[in-house]
Amino acid sequence: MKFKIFSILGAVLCGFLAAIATPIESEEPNELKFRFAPKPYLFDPLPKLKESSNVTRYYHFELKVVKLSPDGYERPVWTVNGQYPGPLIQANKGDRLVVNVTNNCGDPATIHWHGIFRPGTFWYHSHYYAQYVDGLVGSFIVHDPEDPYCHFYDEEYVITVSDWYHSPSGPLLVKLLEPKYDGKNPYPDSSLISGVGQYNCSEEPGCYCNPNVPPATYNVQKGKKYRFRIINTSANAGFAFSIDNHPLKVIEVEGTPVKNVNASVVNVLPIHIAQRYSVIITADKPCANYYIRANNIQDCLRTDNTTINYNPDRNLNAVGILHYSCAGSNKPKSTPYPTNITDCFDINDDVIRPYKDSPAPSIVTDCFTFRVTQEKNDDLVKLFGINNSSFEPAFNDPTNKRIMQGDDFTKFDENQNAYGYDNPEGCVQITLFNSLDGNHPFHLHGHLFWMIAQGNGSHHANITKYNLENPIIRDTAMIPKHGHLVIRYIADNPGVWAFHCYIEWHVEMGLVAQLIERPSEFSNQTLPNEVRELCVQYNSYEKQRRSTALPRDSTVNRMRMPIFRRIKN
Ligand SMILES: [Cu+2]
Repeated sequence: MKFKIFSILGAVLCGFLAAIATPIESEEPNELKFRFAPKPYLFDPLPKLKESSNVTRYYHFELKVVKLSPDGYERPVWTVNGQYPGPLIQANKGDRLVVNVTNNCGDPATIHWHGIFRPGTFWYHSHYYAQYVDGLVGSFIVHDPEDPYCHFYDEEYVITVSDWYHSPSGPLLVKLLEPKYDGKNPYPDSSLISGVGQYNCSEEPGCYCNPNVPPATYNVQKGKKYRFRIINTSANAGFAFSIDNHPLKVIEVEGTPVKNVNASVVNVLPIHIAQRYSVIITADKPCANYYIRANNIQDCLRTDNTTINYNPDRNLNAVGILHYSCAGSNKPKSTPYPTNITDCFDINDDVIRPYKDSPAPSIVTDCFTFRVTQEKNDDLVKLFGINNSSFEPAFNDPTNKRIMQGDDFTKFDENQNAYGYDNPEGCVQITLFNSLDGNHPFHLHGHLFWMIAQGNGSHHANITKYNLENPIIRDTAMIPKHGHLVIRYIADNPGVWAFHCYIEWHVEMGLVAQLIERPSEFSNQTLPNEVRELCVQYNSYEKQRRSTALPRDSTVNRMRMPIFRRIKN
């Protein structure tokens, strides 16, 4: 991929692709007619790319807030080109992509190109506050002519699964970060498959709500094979994904093709936030309609009756339909596979060995131990931390810029959670311990990693062995409650990379580390002028924001955690 972008959280704001725009006029609040999302492209097979590799593909994104009703309930949605989910980006390995973004959202935005280091199933989304939770997400598929499975299916589809909230994220964040709140994640209002869901409108009398949104429907022809690329774009939810009567053959995990073994066929697939899997299904069952199910894994939500927006009666299990073209339009009569997925864990990694044997490096040059911590700050705001330090983005002094001007990351404020390594031949190992009662899907920007250990126990003594032989290579993995996760990667991408929990609410509560990779080389580079100009624009936006109340100004004051004794490794 020649495509290169520097985008990472708010911490390095200068890397933003999307510019700051002036606020748009909000629409009339009393508009009476419903406006539904346009039919998502996701229900059509992926169009075949006309040109083969090494071409430049142009995309035009207009970021704008429009009223949509993904689950029937109308709300403002942060969109790309008015669509939720955003438009599909497709390319072949070796192509160059040019994405022109015009930001008419009324607030700043970023686009993060998640995991884009090799061909496969990816997604893009805003990484500015919790903006992606408000809809700013889309799928991003890179094809490889040498994909070992590309001749094993006739057509391919994208499916996204997501939790969904009727309130924009701004007010939810204000509640989440209120003093004395216990930090539990806001409870979703519904779950969506490919941007579509069904809400029980009787819960919101008097609101603009359509109880009859047609379920996400995927058409198949009997006898054909289909690749489904499944992406979890949630803020908080993990899903048990299945298609009644149709086993799922897992062939890709986040860009890594998976070995063709019997074990890789599952009936129910757990998929956590930001994770992606490709599966092949064979449409060889009797002509009928079958339910596609994204069942909320309750254990991932970690909520109770004090939780923001809590309502245990809400249906958070989404259904779609697999429609055989030889069948009528009757409601499916299919029944779900029995499932024992009750815990918020990743799929057993024995099932997902890389197609090509890819042993993890045996020699480590840089070792870090991160402990997930949670404490209240001086204002009694519950925050998460890495080694007792809650991350706070330095919007006006981004890390990329600081490293480029030669600042020493070891002297950064503690709340920057900056960890660095400078060995050009290096292999980094990160050990994550979680002694808390919740699960955290962690994602590393800038790299794929070998996942060499994952399991119960939050102390070194609990890690009995590393799997170096042929571990899965991915970019997002769960650290279980009271558990551990150990990853390795090669330091071959100088830059500033975030390593963070993907529960968006936890990002906002500071569960983020910055990895400063090979700063002595990185510091020789200069920030492009266009990027520098974004910093200037952002600063003037910030000034304006402080003097006027712009839309969605959450006025969240992120307070640093008190300094606790740091845990010695
Ligand atoms: Cu988390």
